[in-house]
Amino acid sequence: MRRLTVLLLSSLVIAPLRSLLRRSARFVALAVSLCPALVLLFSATLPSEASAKDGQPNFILINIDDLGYADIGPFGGKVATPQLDRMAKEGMKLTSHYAAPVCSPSRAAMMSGCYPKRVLPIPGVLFPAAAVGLNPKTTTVAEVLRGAGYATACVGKWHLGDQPEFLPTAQGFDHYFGIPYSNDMGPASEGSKSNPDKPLPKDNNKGKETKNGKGGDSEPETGLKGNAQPPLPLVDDHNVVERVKVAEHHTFTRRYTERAVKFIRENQKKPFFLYLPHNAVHFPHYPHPDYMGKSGISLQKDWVMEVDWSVGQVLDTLRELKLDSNTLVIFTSDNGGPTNQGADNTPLRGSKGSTLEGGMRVCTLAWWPGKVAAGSQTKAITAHMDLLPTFGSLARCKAIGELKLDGKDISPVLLGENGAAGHEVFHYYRGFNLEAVRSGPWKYQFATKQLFNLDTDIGETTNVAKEHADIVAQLEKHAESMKADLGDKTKDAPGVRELGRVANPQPLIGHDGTVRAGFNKIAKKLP
Ligand SMILES: [Ca+2]
Repeated sequence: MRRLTVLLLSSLVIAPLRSLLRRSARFVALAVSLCPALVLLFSATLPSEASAKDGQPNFILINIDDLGYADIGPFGGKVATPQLDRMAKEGMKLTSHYAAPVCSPSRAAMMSGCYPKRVLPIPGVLFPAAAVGLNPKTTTVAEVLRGAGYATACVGKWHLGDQPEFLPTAQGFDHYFGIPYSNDMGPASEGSKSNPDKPLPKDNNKGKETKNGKGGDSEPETGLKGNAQPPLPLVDDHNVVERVKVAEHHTFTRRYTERAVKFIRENQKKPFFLYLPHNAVHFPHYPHPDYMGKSGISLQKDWVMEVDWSVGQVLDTLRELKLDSNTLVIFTSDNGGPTNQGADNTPLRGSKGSTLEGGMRVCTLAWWPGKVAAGSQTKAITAHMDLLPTFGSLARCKAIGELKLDGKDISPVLLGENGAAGHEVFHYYRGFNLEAVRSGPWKYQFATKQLFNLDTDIGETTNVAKEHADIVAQLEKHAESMKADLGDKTKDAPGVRELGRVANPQPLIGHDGTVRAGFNKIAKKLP
């Protein structure tokens, strides 16, 4: 009878809807809106499938800002990170996991399941009051999971647009708490441009009246730079609740952690997705006063220690609530560490902002006791764009099959299934430029015409292009087919989608402290 009901529903409702959707230019958005409908249909007929909580694991994605490959214990770090050491011991190390060279594109890949250039074609990162952001039409991992019945929250740094149309609450998250971009994108006199052990610089007021697109911003749409940057806003759902100055800078890791733990407790009885992108450990380095000086090395390393504490709080909460066997936790970084600011990418060459391994390969851990083998490790090529299809697949959300994605479901890799594999080919984009390509151990850099075997030469030191002309030709062929899709050196390419764009973008807090209308229910002005 049940089977009959499902068959009937499938032929009477789902199949015609599917064909209708295929004809529709907006089928992607609709496919996602269909997701809750599917869940409802199945829960009405097959309670054992849709309401079974262990059929829908929770997901926690901890994303650290600018963390170096070797900044944490499991990847050879110099400071004590006992919580991350334990996480690695109980889970899996992903040693060939790729982000993007800088923040915004990296987060676009995480949220969309695509190469960043496909969904967020900008040359670098977004700045305050940017006119552009991740297009609200993009189906995000939060929308996929919310469609499958998940409670969703984003706690921390967003960096995919600070206009109301682009904020997490418009992109699939039930709740948002955090600074919508980097911690260095505020006034110098309020602590955003210097570490707390240095005297506070004065603002250069010349830029204060700078409008969007003036004041030296090479890409006018991407927002306000330097002295034109307004006060840093702390956003709580649809309100600006604080103007971030020195004292507040020190508190974020702790407060994000508290908010994350609260969300887990409040949602322990339903499936949830918590995205926890810390502002730590991006310059300026503001550990909590309890952690200042703790590493004996640098403020950056002190802050890494506080991040470790934070991870422990999250994992301990899961253990206490007995959610550990039903929660997949991913810990990662949004790009390689900036070595000029104390990050350590050993043994990788290069730094944040580049397509060398040190710019894009990030220390990554997966933890799911009983599912992800304890103490395991993979060198399969994986990337941030794999998170959406992986979470969607584990949540059994059928609608992801309708999405055009670059990422792949890497749950077989995480679960240690026989024959599981990562990407056969990975493309290294920096902004609009395709700078390198990797297949298996081989990485080819186009500008330098250098070929490296990353299995034997992870530090990209020895060019072996001459010895392996056939491999170079093969990699160039892969790149040509990518260029036909996402292009090179320009944003115009067949596979590049439209940026989200608003007219007349406004900062969330003006230079005089006035809070933007629509975000001022808690405070009209924050002096
Ligand atoms: Ca970053």
